[in-house]
Amino acid sequence: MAPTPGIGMPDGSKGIQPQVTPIGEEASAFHDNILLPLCFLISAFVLILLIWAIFRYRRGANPVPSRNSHNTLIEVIWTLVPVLILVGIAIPSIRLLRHTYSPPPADLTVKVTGHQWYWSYELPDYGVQFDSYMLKEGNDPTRQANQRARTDADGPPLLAVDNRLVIPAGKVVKFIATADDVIHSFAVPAFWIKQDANPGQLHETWAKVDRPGVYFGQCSELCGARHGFMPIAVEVVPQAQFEAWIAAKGGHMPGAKAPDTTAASPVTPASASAPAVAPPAAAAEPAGNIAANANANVAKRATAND
Ligand SMILES: [Cu+2]
Repeated sequence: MAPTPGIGMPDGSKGIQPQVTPIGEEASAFHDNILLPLCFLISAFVLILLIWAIFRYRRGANPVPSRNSHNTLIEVIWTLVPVLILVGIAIPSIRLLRHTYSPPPADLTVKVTGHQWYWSYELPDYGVQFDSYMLKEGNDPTRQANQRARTDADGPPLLAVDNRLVIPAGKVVKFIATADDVIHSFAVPAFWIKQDANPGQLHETWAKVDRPGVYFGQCSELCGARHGFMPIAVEVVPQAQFEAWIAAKGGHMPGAKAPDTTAASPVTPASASAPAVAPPAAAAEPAGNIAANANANVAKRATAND
């Protein structure tokens, strides 16, 4: 799938990337409709007040300074109004946090592991695991002969990867982030996801994307020399296409039998060396039976002695 310009990637415009998850929509609406106007109003109010005070109470216009030291009404107002503003911000803010940290039941789980300097993805229920590297430009002298060069269908420079993570549209995806060397951060701006990936820890985040497309992100924790060159690309596709991708990756549907390649390998050697394998297996397996027989023998001996 070719990425859509301006969707799931930076396009030079100001503001937040168009959001494609419920949490992202809620958070960006909160930012755009409540926080930004409030910031603007407060800044404008303080600026006007400042300018008014500078002119109104300048020394030239007030040769005899005022001796006022308190005004109870104004003090109550300038304490109460900021408190009310903060409470007004806290209510939608805490609601957003609650939505973020109480996701609906997950339809599938993706384990994301950060490495210096690439990502690897695992879909444990589907038997799929792979690495994802940034695609270098065709004229990059550090590109190896066996490395494919980036094309525009892959995505923008520094964001396109060789193996995208593919997830189904409209499904709740649980991401479990970790790292195997230093701290990385799994961040996809269009999903409103930024989750630290720490070695030895599992951190959880989630996304539900209804709109098929390609969405890009970057490692967002300074993790070493090539920190800027371990992008993230997530492709959201309809369920049927997702299943085809799983099959192409050698995976299987959850609960289904493992594909022939892995199913065949244990069977073939076993049947080939069946005579050699069978006796030890038969001898080793019924450990419980051996104990039971021993007990029976003891009992038999006991009765014989009587
Ligand atoms: Cu990193």
